[in-house]
Amino acid sequence: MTHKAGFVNILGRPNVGKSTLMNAMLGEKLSIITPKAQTTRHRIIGIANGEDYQIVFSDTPGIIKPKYKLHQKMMDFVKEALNDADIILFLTEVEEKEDEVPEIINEIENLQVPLLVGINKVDLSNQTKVEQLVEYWKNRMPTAEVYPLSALYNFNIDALKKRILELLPEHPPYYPKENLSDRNIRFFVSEIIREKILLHYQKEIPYAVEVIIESYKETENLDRIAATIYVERETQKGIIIGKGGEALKKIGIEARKDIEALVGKQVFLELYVKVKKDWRNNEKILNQWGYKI
Ligand SMILES: Nc1nc2c(ncn2[C@@H]2O[C@H](COP(=O)(O)OP(=O)(O)OP(=O)(O)O)[C@@H](O)[C@H]2O)c(=O)[nH]1
Ligand SMILES: [Mg+2]
Repeated sequence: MTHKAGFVNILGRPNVGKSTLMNAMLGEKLSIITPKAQTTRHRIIGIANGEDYQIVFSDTPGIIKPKYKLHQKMMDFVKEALNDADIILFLTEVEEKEDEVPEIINEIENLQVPLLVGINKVDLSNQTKVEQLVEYWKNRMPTAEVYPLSALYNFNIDALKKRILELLPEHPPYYPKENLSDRNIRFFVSEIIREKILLHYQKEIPYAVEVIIESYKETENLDRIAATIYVERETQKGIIIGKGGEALKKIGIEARKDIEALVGKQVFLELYVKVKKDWRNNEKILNQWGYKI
C-alpha cells in the first residue's frame, strides 16, 4: 500500500479563519480561536491521520507588518511555513478588501508547489458575490485552485480535504500516527488561558500578555497547574487582576473548565500575574518563551 504524507501550510491575514479551518479539518479544537486579530502567535502543527495518509497542517500567525520584535518572530514562523510546504493553502475571506491582501501572495505564486486558495466565511455572503470572488481569485492567481469555504459551518471542508489528499506526495508518515500535534499539553494549556484573556479584556491588554506554565504536576485523578500571566506594565497587572481579584478569578474558572475537558480529569489551576517590562521587544525573553525557529 502506498502512503501519502506532506505539509499543508495555512497562510493568510489575521482573523480570516485559519485556526478555525485547521480545527475543522482535524475535527478537533486544537488552535485557539477568537474574534480578535493576532490570536495565533506560533506555528502550530495539527495532524490528520488516516491508514494510508498523514496530512500535516500548519496553522500560522496572521500576516502583519511587524511593530514589535514579537511580530517579527511571528512573521519568521510564516516565512518558515512558506519554505517547507508541500501544498500552500492561502486563506482569504469574503470581506477582505483588495488592498488588505498581504504582499506575500506574490512570493506564494513563485513557489513550485500546488496552491489552494480558500475563500472563507461564505456564510456571511451571497452566491453572486462568492462567484465574483472565485473569478477574481482565479484571475489573480491563475495557478491556484479556488475553494469557497465556511470553516465555521463546515461548508466544502470535505471537498478541500479530498483535493489535498489527491495532491499530497507519496511519503512515509512524518510523525507517529497517534499524534495530533507536535505541541505538548503545557502549550495548549497556556493557549487556553490566553484565549480567555483575549476574550475578556479589551484594547491593548491581551496583546501585552504572555502565559507561561510554571509547573504541571500530574496525578491519576487531578492535574495541578501553576501558570504566570505576564504583562508589560504595573497598570496592566491591576486590570488583569480586577477589583477584588474578580476578573482573574473569572479567567481561572473558564480556563479550568476547558483544560479539564482537554485532559479528561479534574484540574487545580493557580494563576499568578507578573510584570516583564516591554517583553514584546526583548529578544532574549522572546527566545526563552519559544518565539524562535
Ligand atoms: N461567519 C464565519 N466566521 C468565521 C468563519 N471562520 C472563522 N470565523 C470567525 O472568525 C474569527 C477569527 O477566526 P480565527 O480562526 O481565530 O482566525 P485566524 O485567521 O486564525 O486569526 P489569527 O490567529 O489572528 O491570524 C473568529 O471569530 C471565528 O469564529 C466562517 O467560516 N464564518
Ligand atoms: Mg489563528
